[in-house]
Amino acid sequence: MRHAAALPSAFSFHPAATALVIIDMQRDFLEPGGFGAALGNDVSLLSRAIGPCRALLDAARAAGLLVIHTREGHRPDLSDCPPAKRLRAPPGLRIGDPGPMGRILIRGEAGHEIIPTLAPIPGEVVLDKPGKGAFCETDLDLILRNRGIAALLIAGVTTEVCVSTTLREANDRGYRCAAISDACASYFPAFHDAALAMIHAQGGIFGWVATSAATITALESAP
Ligand code: TIU
Repeated sequence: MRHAAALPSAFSFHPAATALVIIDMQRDFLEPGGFGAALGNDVSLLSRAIGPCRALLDAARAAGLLVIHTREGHRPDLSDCPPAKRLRAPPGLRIGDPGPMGRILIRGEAGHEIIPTLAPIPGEVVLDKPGKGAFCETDLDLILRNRGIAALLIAGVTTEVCVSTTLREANDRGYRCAAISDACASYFPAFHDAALAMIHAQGGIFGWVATSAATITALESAP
């Protein structure tokens, strides 16, 4: 077992039964001209998570963890995009509309790809999801159970949207989850802080919160 300093208490995990889940580190969210920017957000607020994500990814690969990269996006014909999701954005800025990096949040378009720094390598799972949570209408639970995964290290963007939704879904399914604080980011720093506080409050109502440094130290420690 490994033990990472965390809130509300140390997060204990066995590397063979732990997956690193990196949520939606896609060009559409992180680069100017994508979906995040189209929603009126300052995308530079998300770039602070890239370095910690990369360090965490390197440590997880070295420790032999299962690595899962998720991407939020839809089929080109939008058949898997709920109209209620699409129509909330103004015309011209909706999912499927043309943008500088291709059609916004459409699979196969440049903006849908994971940023080069965090590009998946062979053997890692790339999970396309139509919703905010990574368990919604995907085979993630099956993939995790097939590998005997019991614990998740969760990083990515945005803290209060896709990271929190996924962590809550995982917690309800019985996975022990740690959000990696500095490897997550939000367009709203106050929401980032509040989302993390909500996870570890009440004795860890949803799970644990650890820094990337503490998690990497645990990953690199002797069993
Ligand atoms: N991945 C994810 O969080 N999707 C979003 O749309 N997030 C926003 O904060 N908009």
